[in-house]
Amino acid sequence: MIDKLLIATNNKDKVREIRKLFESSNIEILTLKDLNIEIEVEEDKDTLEGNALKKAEEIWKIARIPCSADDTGLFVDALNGSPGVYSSRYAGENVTYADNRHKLLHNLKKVADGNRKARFKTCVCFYYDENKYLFFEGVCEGKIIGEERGEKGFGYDAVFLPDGFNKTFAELEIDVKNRISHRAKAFEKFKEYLTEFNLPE
Ligand code: ITT
Repeated sequence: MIDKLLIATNNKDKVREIRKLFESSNIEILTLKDLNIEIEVEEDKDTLEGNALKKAEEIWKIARIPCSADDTGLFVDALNGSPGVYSSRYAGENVTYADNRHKLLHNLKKVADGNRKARFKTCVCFYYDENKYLFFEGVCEGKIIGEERGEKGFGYDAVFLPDGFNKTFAELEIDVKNRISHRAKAFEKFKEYLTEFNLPE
């Protein structure tokens, strides 16, 4: 089993969630900040897998320790799967989470309640040695509501109602989101795998 894992992301909100997901494990989570690595990997692939692999590989090449990157997207049925892989720049380059949410709500304004199904998908790439990597996926089904609700979470959380709940991800406690979310599901599979995993000699 590995004892350290580098989380290849510049997104502080993700780091907070991932740290919590590994709280009960014996794996020490390191961030790019901990290792003074300053890099912005361009996400120019058209799949979550492509972007997750690109982020993990570029950072492994610098740090040379096992690392994971996740790429996540929100896929809305009524918008033919948009914003999808382009979730972080739905409203344009250098936009805020709020700009993206506003554009999404605007584009769904005329869509009836029964036709607002959506899902978050996370693809985690675990890159542990030169050209050696694996993917883990997690999906969370739900719908996009008509207005923002809640202050917790990040990104599209305030407009996403996960199936089986009357609260958005931004109204639910982080521990609840961390039990049912796309990222939680992907990282649970990953953690399970890591308990059996031995680095090649
Ligand atoms: P890194 O690539 O540095 O990891 P990022 O913010 O670019 O960070 P992604 O490309 O994976 O991350 O995510 C795309 C966007 O999807 C992100 O900017 C958020 O707006 C949104 N997002 C991701 N995970 C989310 C979550 O759990 N809840 C709500 N929105 C989320």
